[in-house]
Amino acid sequence: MAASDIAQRAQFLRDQLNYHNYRYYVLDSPEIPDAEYDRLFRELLEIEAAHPELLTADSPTQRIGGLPLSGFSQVTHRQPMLSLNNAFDENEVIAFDRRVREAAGQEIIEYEVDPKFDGLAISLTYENGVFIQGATRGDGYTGEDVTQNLRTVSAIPLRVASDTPPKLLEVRGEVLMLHKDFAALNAAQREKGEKTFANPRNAAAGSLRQLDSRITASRKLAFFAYGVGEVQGWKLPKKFSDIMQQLKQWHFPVASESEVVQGVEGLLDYFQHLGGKRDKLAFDIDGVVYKVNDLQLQEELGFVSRAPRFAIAHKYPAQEEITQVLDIDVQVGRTGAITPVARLAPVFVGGVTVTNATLHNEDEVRRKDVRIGDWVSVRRAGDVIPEVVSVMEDRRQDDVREFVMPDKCPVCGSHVVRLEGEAVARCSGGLFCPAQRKQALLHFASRRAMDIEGLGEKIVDQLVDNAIVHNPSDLYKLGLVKLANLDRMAEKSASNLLAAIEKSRSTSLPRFIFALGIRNVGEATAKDLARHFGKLDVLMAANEAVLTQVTDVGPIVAQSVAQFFAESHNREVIEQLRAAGVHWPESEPRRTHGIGALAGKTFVLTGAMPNMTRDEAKERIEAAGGKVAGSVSKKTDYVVAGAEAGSKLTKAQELGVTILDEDGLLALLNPEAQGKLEF
Ligand code: 5U1
Repeated sequence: MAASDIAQRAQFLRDQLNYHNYRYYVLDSPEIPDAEYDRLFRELLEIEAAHPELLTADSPTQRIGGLPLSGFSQVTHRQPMLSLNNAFDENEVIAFDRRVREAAGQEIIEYEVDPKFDGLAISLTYENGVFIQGATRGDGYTGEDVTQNLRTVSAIPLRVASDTPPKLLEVRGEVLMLHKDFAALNAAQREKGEKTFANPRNAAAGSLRQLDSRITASRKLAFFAYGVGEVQGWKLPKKFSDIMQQLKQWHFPVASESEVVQGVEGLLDYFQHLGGKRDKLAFDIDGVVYKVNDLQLQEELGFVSRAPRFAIAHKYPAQEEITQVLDIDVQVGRTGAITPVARLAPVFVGGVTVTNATLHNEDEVRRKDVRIGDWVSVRRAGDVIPEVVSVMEDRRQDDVREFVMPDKCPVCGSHVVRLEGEAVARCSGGLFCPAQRKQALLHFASRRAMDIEGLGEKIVDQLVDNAIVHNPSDLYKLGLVKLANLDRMAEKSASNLLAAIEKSRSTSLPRFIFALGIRNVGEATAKDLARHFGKLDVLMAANEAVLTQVTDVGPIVAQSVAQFFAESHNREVIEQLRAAGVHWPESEPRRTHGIGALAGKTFVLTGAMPNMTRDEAKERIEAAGGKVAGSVSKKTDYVVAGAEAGSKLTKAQELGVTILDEDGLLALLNPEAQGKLEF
């Protein structure tokens, strides 16, 4: 090949690889198989090896990391990377908006709002469209040169996607680690016997500040842009949101949660709305950022000391705090699992006061080396059980004590056994153990199982401790007098509880299967089993081989289910429940699995439909064999969008996912119209 052809081919490969990298890492929507990407990559590597003069700064081959550095050099930011003032409550946001309105002489202000990522702020410099330098924030004026490491972050463009890029462009944003990548990294570190990270932020920081960029390359870091610094050779638009739009077009990842809102009400609604989704996001956020959208007004408002007057961070309650371990004891779960629990000095974290945190199992106590008396960092995110993340070793005193795993169940005195290869120790008492019985009853009554409202822990404790209830079928024998005699049980609550128990007699097969508390059978598996077998007796008769034919049921679940129904005690309880009038509609068993009008299809629901609630839609989709997921990805088959559909609709449009309205969904659900239902 002629030299010019080789150079042309190298350019073609670079463009192709950069484009497919963008499709994969930024849009989450690859166009070519991994093998094809690898082939193009290898071809470019070969060309560059034979013709080193063709190697360019924006070559995707530079993403794999290079030789270790002896240290990071310092970089002075062309424009300082300032910090933001914080608002910790609504009043501070209202005051911020008032100040802006007064300064602007306007009644209502337009804001651009986005998540406040809990990662590391960085600045990326592009000269004539090519990424030439990346630096940490440092003290805001001078940071560390981490260019080598940032090149390995796949979501960071090595070249601005434009034929007429700005002469100079500083992009500001945050490097972070997604929850799934954090979990995988810690699992791998544990496997190798290496240090684990306390949270995704530390993992991202530890990965970015590696002198050996090959280590950074092996960690999956994400990046989101949230603004620009110095810009030359591009006329800024009038609105900040248009800068973000342009960054997106230049292939920088921008959070899909960013929005433009009007006035303080818009700000507070956004805060509420995103707060509700905080636990479902793929990454940690610690608040939201509000920015005046009019760039001219931004300039007029200017800065006070080191923070802009035109922007503010509205913080969510911290999800991690430090407190002291007062004691470590154990809790006995529904399946007899003995879980060490740290009793803590009360601490306000994740929006509630926390006094207990799980330590998962004995190995975890040893691995984290948590001792009684230690100061620890505790994390609580949303509804997740609080956990001890790490020990503040520098605060350890001489009088701390080690935890000793009991060899007898603290509730029933049965032996505690830990099978070889299992991390969990269990009480061997089975349903003889009141703790297991109580948990089994609470699970049976829980909202997604039999939904017996009002049957809480305090009542279950008394029912079991006073030998009134031994197994779930006894609940259906309770009378008003017995219930009203319980501590702190008024007659009105007793009759409400009786009504709830009565109502639960009429249930569905998936709920009933889930309520049985079979090990490894969660709500989704219970639905799969019910759909597959149609009738409880058919399920009870299934052996392991038959069970593994059910969608998503593997050998472990199959074994749990078969063992559960093989136990005569369990069969008796089921009979007693049926005799007590617990019933559900049944259907014919499937002839084959994986059928149903919507089998194998994944849906995402967003916005309000005119006639159907989301729960109804979910039930009907699942009844037809479909799955309902919480977020849109390339695996989504349909997005059902109602009124005021938000970012999920936008994502679906970006990914080219089929979008349906309520009528479209009904058409799919109607088996006659589709002619696909094969029961
Ligand atoms: N999401 C986001 N984070 N963050 C941090 N936006 C944002 N903007 C910032 C900072 C420091 O600063 C500009 C308002 C100047």
